[in-house]
Amino acid sequence: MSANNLNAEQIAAAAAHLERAELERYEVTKLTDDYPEMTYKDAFDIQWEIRRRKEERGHKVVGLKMGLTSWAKMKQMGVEHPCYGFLVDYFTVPDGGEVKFDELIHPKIEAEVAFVTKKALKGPGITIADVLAATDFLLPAVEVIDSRYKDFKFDLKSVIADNSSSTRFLTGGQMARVEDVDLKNFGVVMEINGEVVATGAGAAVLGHPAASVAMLANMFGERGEEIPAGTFIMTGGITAAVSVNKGDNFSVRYQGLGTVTGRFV
Ligand code: 0L1
Ligand code: MG
Repeated sequence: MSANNLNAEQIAAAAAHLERAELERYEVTKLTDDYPEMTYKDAFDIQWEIRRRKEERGHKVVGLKMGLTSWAKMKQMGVEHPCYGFLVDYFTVPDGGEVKFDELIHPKIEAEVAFVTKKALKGPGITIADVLAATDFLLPAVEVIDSRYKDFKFDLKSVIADNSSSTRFLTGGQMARVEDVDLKNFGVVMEINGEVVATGAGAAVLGHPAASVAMLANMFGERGEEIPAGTFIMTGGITAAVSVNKGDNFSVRYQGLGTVTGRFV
């Protein structure tokens, strides 16, 4: 990974700036406008500093997510590589629960499959086979993303620093073993207010959702970090991200993994 161009004070200031935008619900311009010289290492350091700030205040990290994992989405957003983010306790919304729209800026929802690990994964060199062997079970998930950047306009470094637009997520449905789900071909149907708005199949996620977990382990490995056993990992959107409004009900059906529902209030 590249070296830093920003110093510790700049990284701390950028993390505070982005976290304030999340907590106080306002848009900012992309971070590379403020720090054009920032590197990928700076971007990840800012994300890890946001994580540290939350943990220091007593929040618990409850999972990880991969983002921008479909080639179509990378092209749509003008970026060239997936990214990752962390999930904390207050991001959790129960299946069938309510997402408070007024706490968010311009939320969108994505249908994802999540892996829960039973063994630690440490890159480099982690493969799909390693991931499948290390997986305890799968769960369906709906991710609510909410970029802090005006009009969702960013570049890859800016979105990494912004915890990859993470904000809320729901999981539930039905757990399954990896051998019981055809991870490349299983289908997903997303409905909002009873109308189908998006469909997809598992292969939309880097060709195979386990490849997303492998990439996460290998990206963590670049920082000398491992993914501990027992980690909940959302692997990236199977469907396009769909904008939602206050009052919307959503329901996502996952072949072999049940249904996740919720409502924006
Ligand atoms: O989870 C995702 O794929 C989103 C990552 C960040 C990009 C975005 O906000 O659209
Ligand atoms: Mg996502």
